[in-house]
Amino acid sequence: MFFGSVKKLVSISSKCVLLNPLRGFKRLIDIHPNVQRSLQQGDAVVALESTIITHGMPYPENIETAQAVEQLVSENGALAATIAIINGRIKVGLTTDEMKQLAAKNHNEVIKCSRRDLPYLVSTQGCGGTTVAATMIIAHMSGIDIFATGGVGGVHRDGHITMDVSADLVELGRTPITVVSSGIKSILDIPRTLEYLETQGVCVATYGVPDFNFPDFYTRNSGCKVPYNLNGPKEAANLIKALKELQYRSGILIGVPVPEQFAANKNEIEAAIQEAIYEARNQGISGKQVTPYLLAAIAKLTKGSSLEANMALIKNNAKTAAQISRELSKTKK
Ligand code: PSU
Ligand code: MN
Repeated sequence: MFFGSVKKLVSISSKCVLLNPLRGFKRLIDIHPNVQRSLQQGDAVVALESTIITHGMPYPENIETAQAVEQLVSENGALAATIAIINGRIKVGLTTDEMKQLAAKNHNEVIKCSRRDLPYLVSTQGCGGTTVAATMIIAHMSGIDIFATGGVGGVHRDGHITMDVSADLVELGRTPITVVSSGIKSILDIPRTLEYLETQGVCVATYGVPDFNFPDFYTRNSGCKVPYNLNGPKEAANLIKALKELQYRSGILIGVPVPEQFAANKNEIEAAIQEAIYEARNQGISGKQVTPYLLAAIAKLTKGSSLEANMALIKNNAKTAAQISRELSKTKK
């Protein structure tokens, strides 16, 4: 009787090995040879998303930023792996040509690809810029621990009514990746977003902010505090190591404030955000279009200064993620 049930368990587990989901995944994914080599050697690798290229920034600022970000990662001792979907193939590490092609596409040709969109894009050989959520999934399946972006999605300001809550938050609760960002975008409801992250069990920390004030993308202080602060790459790497050793399935969100000289004036940016939200409502913008619409409208209203802040903060986050990744790679050798 007892052995019977053990046998049952054993046969189930061998079936699981046969049906290992990573085997199917490997057939769908093209990991750039340089990325493959760095991962095999335990070297520092930083994943980068591509919705920011396809939907978050206008052309040509998008391609300039994407290339500068990869360069900064490499200057800081890590290898950049920009993730995107091209003709249904999951790409981890893009060639210059692939990146240029993606950046020049208009919104109708390329899908903003979050968790729910990935199977559709694979099945239809489509092209997609991966959001924080989709990039986390792919980075994790490829064996990358750290990912840099601008700002994660969150609970929208009327999200408690519309239920517009970014899939990024749920992903942070179920995928063990560390996301280095400038916090939660000021266009969102930050207190509710932080509550949601707590419910999802996400470890949220500031980086180099002794008073624990979480940044809100365009400015350095959202007025909301988080429980922890990390002083430098070593502390961050230790936290990631602990998460891995605990075999957690949830992730870490690190908030690095936008560099001081690019930070927006709080009142000016808030006025632009409110106007952009008003415009979006009037135009009936909803669902996945909300965030790209607001980012573009705010850039217009601030005469480009919010876009400059966005470019500066993503570069700074990439640099920080590279430094953390380097520290983490030392612990693997
Ligand atoms: N950071 C930026 N610009 C962006 C984004 C992040 O500086 O465009 C993207 C990310 O891909 C993020 C997405 O996952 O916005 C959030 O979209 P939504 O609110 O629809 O979940
Ligand atoms: Mn949404």
